[in-house]
Amino acid sequence: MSSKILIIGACGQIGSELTYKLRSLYGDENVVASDISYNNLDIVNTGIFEIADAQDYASIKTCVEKHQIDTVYLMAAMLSATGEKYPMKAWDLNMTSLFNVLNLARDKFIKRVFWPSSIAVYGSTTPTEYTPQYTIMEPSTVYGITKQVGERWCEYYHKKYNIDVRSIRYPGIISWKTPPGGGTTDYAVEIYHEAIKAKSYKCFLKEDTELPMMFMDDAIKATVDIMTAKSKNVKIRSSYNLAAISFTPQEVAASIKKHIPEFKITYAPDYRQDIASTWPKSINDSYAREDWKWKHAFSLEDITEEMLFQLGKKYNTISKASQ
Ligand code: VAH
Repeated sequence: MSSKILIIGACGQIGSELTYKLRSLYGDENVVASDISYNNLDIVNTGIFEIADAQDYASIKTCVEKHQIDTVYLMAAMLSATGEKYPMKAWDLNMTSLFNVLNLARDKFIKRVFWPSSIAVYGSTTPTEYTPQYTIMEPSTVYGITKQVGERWCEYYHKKYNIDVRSIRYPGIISWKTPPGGGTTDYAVEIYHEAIKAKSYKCFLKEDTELPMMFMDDAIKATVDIMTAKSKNVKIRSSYNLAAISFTPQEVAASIKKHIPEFKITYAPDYRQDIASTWPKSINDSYAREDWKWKHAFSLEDITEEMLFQLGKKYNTISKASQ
């Protein structure tokens, strides 16, 4: 019998593309998208959709029982930049939602959980180059703290209650379909939009700030790969390091200039530079590559080509419609 899947936070940057993918893999009738509001009408109107509050146990439990869910992807969270503006809201959302889902699994209402962690679990005392799976972990953002603590709880629930919870530490993710919200790596999405719209971009990070990054298609593939792997091959139940490429704002600007020679970038670092400066430059994801055969596909050049092509079409359609 096919999995019955609930995606919490289905209107978000990753949640929306995960919804499309899981619908195509398991059938629309087996995937329930949910979010706290109807803020992605394409997701709402193209499959089963429920309003659910990730922080409200009863709200999630009602959804699980109504649709006989056995697998939950918890994609709702407050990211790093917004989390520094609203620390207690970030803690409440990111932790309460995780406990709600883990406790539904503990109490046998669901069988499997996917929960996203992040390279934000690392801090300024972590080795920055090719950061290993096991190393110093002193995050200095609320978001990073919630991910570090969340990983410990995932491993605890796996060991104590035998919960099949699986997790990966996403790097910065680049996509064109749904805008990101409140992340420090969002510059790597904004720059492509501005390259098309204005042929210029004012970057909120310094030009040489190298960060681990990944195209959305790779991130979705990794999510499906870990969730379809044999349980015995998912040996790490806190969270796996996951990597694809790393680049600086200067490097992504140079990649764009190969397609838009007149593109100009300027730099005006803000509070998000203080966050980015505490994160690794590159990640060693050898355990994911060993345990469940992860491998990425998109290079920076591939990403730039796809982002400019898709956003070029999107803005061209918008401009034609407005004429
Ligand atoms: C953020 N996009 O910027 C997220 C991500 C590694 C960063 O977790 O907060």
